[in-house]
Amino acid sequence: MNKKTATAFALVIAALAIAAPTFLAIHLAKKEGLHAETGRALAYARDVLHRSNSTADQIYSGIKRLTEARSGDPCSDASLELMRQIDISSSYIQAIGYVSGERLMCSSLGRHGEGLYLGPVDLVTSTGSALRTRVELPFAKGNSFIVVERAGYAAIVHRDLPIDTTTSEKDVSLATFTPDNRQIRTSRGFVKPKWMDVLGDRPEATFFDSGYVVAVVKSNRYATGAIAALPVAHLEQRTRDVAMWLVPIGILAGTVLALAVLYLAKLQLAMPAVIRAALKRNEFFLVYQPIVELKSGKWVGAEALIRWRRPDGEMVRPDIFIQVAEDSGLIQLITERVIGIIGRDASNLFKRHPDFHIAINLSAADLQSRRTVELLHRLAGETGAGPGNLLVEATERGFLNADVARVLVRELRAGGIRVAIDDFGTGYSSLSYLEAFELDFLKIDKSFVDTVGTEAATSQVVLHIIEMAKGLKLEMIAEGVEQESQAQFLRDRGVQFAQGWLFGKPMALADLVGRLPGPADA
Ligand code: G
Ligand code: G
Ligand code: MN
Repeated sequence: MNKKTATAFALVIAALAIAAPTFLAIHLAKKEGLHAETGRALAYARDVLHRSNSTADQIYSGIKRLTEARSGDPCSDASLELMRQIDISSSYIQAIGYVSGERLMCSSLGRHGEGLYLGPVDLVTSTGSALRTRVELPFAKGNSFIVVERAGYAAIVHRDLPIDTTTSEKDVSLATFTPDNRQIRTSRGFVKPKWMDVLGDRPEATFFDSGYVVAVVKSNRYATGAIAALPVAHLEQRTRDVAMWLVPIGILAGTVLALAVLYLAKLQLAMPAVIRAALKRNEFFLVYQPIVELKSGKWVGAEALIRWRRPDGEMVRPDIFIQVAEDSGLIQLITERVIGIIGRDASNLFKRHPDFHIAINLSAADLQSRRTVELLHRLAGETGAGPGNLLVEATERGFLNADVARVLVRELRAGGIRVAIDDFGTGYSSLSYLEAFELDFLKIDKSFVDTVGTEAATSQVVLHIIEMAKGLKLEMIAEGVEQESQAQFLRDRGVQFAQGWLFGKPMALADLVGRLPGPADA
């Protein structure tokens, strides 16, 4: 990836990071709000219909009782008594009476002389009831009633009763209507006649129109429907409130993320160039960690570990730059430098300590190149290294391209350089695969040494590795030994060598050599 694509990529990611979660959150808040609002509208509409149905139930049961009890004069004393009984026991009915023509002759309120004029019928429903939907009565001026008439009897109900329900929000529109002739019977608030048409054959419908969440329901028993509508204005206000703080937070988070991505991208892109410059300016040096013989505690060798100190004093960890060097094809230059530094550091080492060895880490690419063999043989010549004074460590990955690696390993060993497999168990090679190589040492990775003496399931693995190494006739070096109990465990199971903070941290070679017992004549 070049610099421009990487930057563009980071910016696209950043833009998405800003926009996507913010808009998603707003969208979800809105959707969730609409869903809840629709549920509320439907509940209101059902409530209105329920009242309307109950009213109809009371009306028709009252009329039925009067029809069945009828004998002779419908306005007899007995009849009026029955009307009063029905009236008093029906919560939704204001009065019930007998109608002749367009006049109410008598009712639960008494006899009305020549009769009270009710006006013409507005409509006859599919169930055969005659409805007058806007009747004023002389004893209740200013009120509007519905009169439902059937078989000569009529019930009088308050127009607003079905929609007289308390609502938790203001601006709730409620209505009852007659589906047969599409007439709004009673309403409060803004109601569009068109909403009655949406239902079709369905018993319920909810939808969104003209800034309202609308629910329409109809009765399956009576010619009655109900509408409830809630304005979404306050819902939108709520969404805006959410957006007010969500958008700034989203932009801030997105920007931080974008800067982080750009910073990392820049760091990644710049790193190979910085490594090249560091090679030129000799910013790399080596520290050496002692390797001990577990039986005697003697320091028998040291692993060379690269260190990078930037001009400003900052130390860059090898786990970071080794990886970058491997990815960008610079690792062999680093290995060459490491070998060069060892040549200087250890120029007199093996003459004074002929049994001591230095271990050098190789990368996978090093084990694919003849040049590595040449460099190491030259190092052996320069330092006067005899067989066993130099050791190379390669991870399992180094042996993956077997054809070349096997030849190089053979040539290294022919030149007296011994070979170890590093970080064993953390890769993915199989035992049989390793048998194809002529190796000398197996380094047991710190992660397995850490499990010694613990309950972890992997604490068994270290025993298997030890058995495996013995089977392959490899000597073992345990890494990362920090406690004497670990050393004891490994010693008891035949592990020959170890390194770790228990014995010594990585240090300058001069310091390390200074702590070795000198030759007898020194
Ligand atoms: O001790 P230290 O934190 O430096 O080790 C970190 C990792 O870097 C270890 O896995 C070690 O094998 C690796 N490493 C240290 N020095 C070298 C080196 O010179 N070459 C390579 N390829 N890897 C190294
Ligand atoms: O090349 P290799 O992966 O073996 O590198 C060894 C790594 O382990 C280096 O980073 C070294 O500094 C580190 N190390 C060596 N001994 C110990 C130890 O006893 N404890 C811990 N935590 N790290 C260690
Ligand atoms: Mn190593």
